[in-house]
Amino acid sequence: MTERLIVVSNRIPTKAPSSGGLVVALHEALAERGGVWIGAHPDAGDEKGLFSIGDTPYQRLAFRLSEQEYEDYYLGFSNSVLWPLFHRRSDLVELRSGYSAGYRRLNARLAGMIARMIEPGDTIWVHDYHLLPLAQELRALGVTNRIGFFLHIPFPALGDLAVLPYPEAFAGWLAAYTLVGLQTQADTARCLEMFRSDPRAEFLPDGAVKFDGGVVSVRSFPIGIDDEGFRDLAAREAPNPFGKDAPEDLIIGVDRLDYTKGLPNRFRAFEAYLDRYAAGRRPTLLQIAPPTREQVEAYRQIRAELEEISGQINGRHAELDWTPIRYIHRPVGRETLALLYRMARVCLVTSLADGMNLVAKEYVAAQDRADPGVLVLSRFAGAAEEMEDALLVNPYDTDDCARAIDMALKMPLSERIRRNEASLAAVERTRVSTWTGHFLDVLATVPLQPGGADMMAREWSLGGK
Ligand code: ADQ
Repeated sequence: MTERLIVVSNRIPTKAPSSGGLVVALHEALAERGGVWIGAHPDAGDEKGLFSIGDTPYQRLAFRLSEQEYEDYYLGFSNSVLWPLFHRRSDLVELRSGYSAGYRRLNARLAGMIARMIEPGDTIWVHDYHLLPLAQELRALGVTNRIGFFLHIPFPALGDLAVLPYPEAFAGWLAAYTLVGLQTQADTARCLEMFRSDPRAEFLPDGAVKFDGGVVSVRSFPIGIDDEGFRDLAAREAPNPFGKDAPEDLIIGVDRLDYTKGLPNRFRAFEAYLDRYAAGRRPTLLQIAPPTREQVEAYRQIRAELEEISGQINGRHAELDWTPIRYIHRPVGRETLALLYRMARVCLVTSLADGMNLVAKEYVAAQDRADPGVLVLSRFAGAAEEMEDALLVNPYDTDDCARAIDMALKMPLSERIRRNEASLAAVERTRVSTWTGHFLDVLATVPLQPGGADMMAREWSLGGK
């Protein structure tokens, strides 16, 4: 019997990765154990089956989304319903006809393709909110293997789940997994609260949840980075990315351009800092934020809003030889990013909601331990649960953030070193290579009692009108 690892994610990396992070950690786990990575690829294969791509020590199988699937499953239900809802932005949820059915159809189609190639000893690891119902679909096809799920984004509050088109189906989606992994203890508490409030769920003495004949365990697995790789990148001898024109007090923000990252609040807080606290200083906020998901209206709006705010602030404060906000729309390579982190006196992470936020961990890892910068971190990023020695802020409170910038720029060396060391310890505890091993160890040992296929099929059809 083979014991392959089958990783399933919405997107499959186009080529074998060359630098750190989650993709590398999964790549290494697959190379070590042998296995298969399955995910959507825009150019590979056709819309009917799995298509083998690339040359890696394990198999990579891609499927292609049809235009309709891209519209309904990806842009629609995943990114216009689940993403805003899970990030406490129900006001941005767009419930269009076809989204929910398209999401379920794609998951069912994918399950059909996976069920045909699965073998008895295989362990399946599903990633993220695009594929929540995948295990339930696999169970309905008779797959009894261990199936783990990791949610990279926050677990929603119980009240918010009512916004889903078929809210009663959600618990059944999760219960079909053997193990559900979440970023933080707070996420885990919310997930367990959902099961506790559901009369179909029964809690077992070991904390696992019995639901419709199956048993699911729910645990937190805070994700991390390849901190050693990042430190080496940051510490290497390299030309200054700014050339001769290096800013005096560099403050950095690095995000995908997303309304969850609190960028307008960040810019307003920086403005408040300039207005109230800056006296005599001329700091530069370097914001790197390449646009994503531009076909979704909410993303077009945030882009326009930020351009307006940064224009206003620069218009009010800029001088011939000083631009307070430098706003870059392009992604920056990891090598340059590491150097910029190390140069920056302050890093601003002001997410309104965030599963973890790896930028916070990268910034800490990139610092010179003898003269580190200061991380200003939103209380609403998952990273805040472990990194209590960052300057924690309420991103909705402009003055709180402005004061934190002031404090960070004036912080004595001894305090900067103490805070950085404490945050670094948290970063090292969650190193991504350890993280994959830990998740897979727990998945291999938690109780396994998948529900009967009939039950699963009934549950699915109840929610699948
Ligand atoms: P993201 O929302 O993409 O991830 P985050 O964790 O901050 O958020 O970033 C992921 C990676 O992208 C980091 O390695 C970062 O360096 C890189 N990145 C981000 N912006 C960039 C830019 N402008 N230029 C270059 N690189 C950039 C989701 C969840 C997070 C969770 C991760 C991992 O939303 O909460 O931490 O998954 O689980």
